[in-house]
Amino acid sequence: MKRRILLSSAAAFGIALAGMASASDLPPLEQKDSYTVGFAQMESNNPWRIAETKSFHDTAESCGWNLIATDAAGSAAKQVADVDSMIAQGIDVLFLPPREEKPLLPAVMKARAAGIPTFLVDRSVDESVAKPGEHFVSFLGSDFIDQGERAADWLAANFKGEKGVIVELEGTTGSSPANDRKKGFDDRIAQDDRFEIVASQTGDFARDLGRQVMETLLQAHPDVNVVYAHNDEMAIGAIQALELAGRKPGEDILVVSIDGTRDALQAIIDGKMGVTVESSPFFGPLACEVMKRYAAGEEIEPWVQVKDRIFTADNAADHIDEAY
Ligand code: GZL
Repeated sequence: MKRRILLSSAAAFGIALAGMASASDLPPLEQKDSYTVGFAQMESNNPWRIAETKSFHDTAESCGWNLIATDAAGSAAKQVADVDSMIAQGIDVLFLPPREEKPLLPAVMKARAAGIPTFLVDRSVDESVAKPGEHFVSFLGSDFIDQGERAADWLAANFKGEKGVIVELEGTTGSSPANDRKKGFDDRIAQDDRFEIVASQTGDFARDLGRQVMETLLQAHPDVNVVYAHNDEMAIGAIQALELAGRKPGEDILVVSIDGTRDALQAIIDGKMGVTVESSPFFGPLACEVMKRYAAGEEIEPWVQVKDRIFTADNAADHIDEAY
């Protein structure tokens, strides 16, 4: 979970400097024309994952990468084994989207012990154990707490009823986006006494499991009138379940989500989804830029934060052509 601590500016400046990744703390990366780069993807079971992997392949040639990309098919243990294999193959640098915060800690520690600089992309690990600037160079990714808060803010501003009965579809258990999107949304919505979260269950960021979980929760909570999904794939699955049950998503139930996939933007245009907070998968160019800054000896901030837009009925049609 990424912690945001509100400090005085001087203290924050001091901590920021202390946390900045300097070459002495971390494995170095020499400047050269080409690098053997490891990208250990966790799975390829949704458009977001496929878009992220494509972004790394599309960046490889322009960034001088001899890219070794693996796919752990949804297994944290296999993702760790894939990193082991990359270390044995002698990669220069590792880009890792850790599927879950704790099970991927060994991969981070082994890469560091092998003298390989690691950049965490799109998800982080348990940073109370492995720290940016010490065990890995930096986390490149969104503020998931902020994404949850923005989803809650949109709901509070657009809910028209007296009482909001919320079902929450959580992402992969133990993953940083699931942990933080839950924290951001739940803490923010708790401030508005119109709302109650009556059920919260993982759909593992997957469309079909999201549909199945929504079917089950709909039986238990027929009065539900809000669905908050930690990603669009589960939201689309929930919409399928709701329509099969004769509900009218966008009319008698609000659907609130995160990512910004093409199917989600289409659902917004069709009036079935209210909002999706962007969580961009296009990490390739940013990974190249930050890696080169590090190789040039620059101090890298512990969190290279990706800024996210928000898509609603006001702008979904303007952005669907660029969506994945
Ligand atoms: C977010 C990423 C999440 C997406 C999901 O950075 O980790 O994983 O929001 C994806 O769609 O499965």
